[in-house]
Amino acid sequence: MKPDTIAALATGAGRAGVAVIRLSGPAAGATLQALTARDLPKPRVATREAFCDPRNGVSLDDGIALWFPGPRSFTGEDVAELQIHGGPAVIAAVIDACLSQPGVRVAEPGEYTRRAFENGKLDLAEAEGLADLVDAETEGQRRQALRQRRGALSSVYEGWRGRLIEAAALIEAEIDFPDEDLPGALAQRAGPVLQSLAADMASHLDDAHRGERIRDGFRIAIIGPPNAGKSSLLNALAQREAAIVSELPGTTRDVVEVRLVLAGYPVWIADTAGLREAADAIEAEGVRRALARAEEADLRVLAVEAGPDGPAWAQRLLRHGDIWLHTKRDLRWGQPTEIPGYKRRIRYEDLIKALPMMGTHPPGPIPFSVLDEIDVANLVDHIAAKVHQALGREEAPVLTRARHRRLVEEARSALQRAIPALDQAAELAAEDVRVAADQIGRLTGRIDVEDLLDEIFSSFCIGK
Ligand SMILES: Nc1nc2c(ncn2[C@@H]2O[C@H](COP(=O)(O)OP(=O)(O)OP(=O)(O)O)[C@@H](O)[C@H]2O)c(=O)[nH]1
Ligand SMILES: [Mg+2]
Repeated sequence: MKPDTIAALATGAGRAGVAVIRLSGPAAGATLQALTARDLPKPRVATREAFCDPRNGVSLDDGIALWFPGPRSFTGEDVAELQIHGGPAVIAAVIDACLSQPGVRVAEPGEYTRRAFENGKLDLAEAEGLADLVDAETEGQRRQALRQRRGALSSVYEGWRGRLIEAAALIEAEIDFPDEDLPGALAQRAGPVLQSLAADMASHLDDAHRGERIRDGFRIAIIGPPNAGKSSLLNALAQREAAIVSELPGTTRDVVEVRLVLAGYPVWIADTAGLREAADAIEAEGVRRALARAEEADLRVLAVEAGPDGPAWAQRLLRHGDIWLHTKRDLRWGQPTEIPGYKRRIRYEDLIKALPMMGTHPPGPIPFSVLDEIDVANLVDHIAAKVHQALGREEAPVLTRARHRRLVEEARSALQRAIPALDQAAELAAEDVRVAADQIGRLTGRIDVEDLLDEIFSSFCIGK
């Protein structure tokens, strides 16, 4: 059965100088011809056209047409692109004219990319990269999505899968042809391959969720006792009144989240309920949520009012590299110049250089006043440097989504079962290696494991 031809606006909704309408499928060429009332333009050459309604010849707009005969197109099918004026009425009229043609219907969400995947133009990881590229709001997200779109992740996954399939073939050869004159203990040869693969996967799993953080946002939790100035701090960072501030302890009872861009990466900052022995059930739930946020955050900012001794329990919530603030510095110490050893503006670059040294645990408290814009600017730089340190490394992350992490985790645990089974139960080991290859294959969705095993076996000169 011939697939439908799909049509949709490829550019954003709303008024714009130019809008692009894209057609993909077997009727794309005929539809373009019907709308221009002439032969198809030269492939891949922008051609000036007058578009009209094929039903009545009424002219609709002047624009540019592009013709990409399959398979050399984004979807691999015949594709026509109509560049028209970007007004809502023009777009509606041209789409309506396209849909009047036989076999043409409105595209479903993601259908162009899906067709490109089905026609082997890109694999699943690359398609996800493309979706992320379209959604990218920050520089870090753009770089990561572009790498993924260009197949950087796919080549890592395919490399893993190739090694797994080789190992599976070695083990299965041992099982199927035990009497053949093969070099001894084939399964043992698979051992080091599996070991090194498991180590590779482990090192990618142990990446502090860097790829996912770049994509979904680095998570910061502001925690501390009631009335310490946590909500004031959130508002200062967000530069708006996101959370309610009052002099009454226990004002914030739920988690209030704000999204920022720092050092080119998306960051979620959560203000939480003050930590104390709760007065009622609602406050108790607020405290529970605050602790949960602190637990799952990538960075904790502890706010404690500057005083002789802050609550010792609060510091126990901090981990290596977290930030501890002595808030309301202005009340206790007055002008910052009066604090011995307290430096004013610190530069972001200096912080990045200093960071590896200053990450010792526990961190010392930093005097802070929300009323002082230099304190706030210093803190923003300090946090940005931490985000940069966590996410900004040169080498590309391999796991950019929870889906990838789950599949790689499953593959690694299958390998961990397979390695000890190599000696005693080769069948079980072979099965687990196949499971691992299958999971990794699902990352790119490109080829069936059985197909590849068949291919590799056919090149094994064992069967005679
Ligand atoms: N002078 C001074 N007052 C501050 C500062 N930060 C916060 N405050 C005041 O301290 C009080 C409490 O501030 P909040 O930001 O509501 O404190 P919180 O930690 O969110 O409190 P809960 O939500 O009750 O846990 C308010 O009256 C703020 O105006 C500061 O740096 N200097
Ligand atoms: Mg608050």
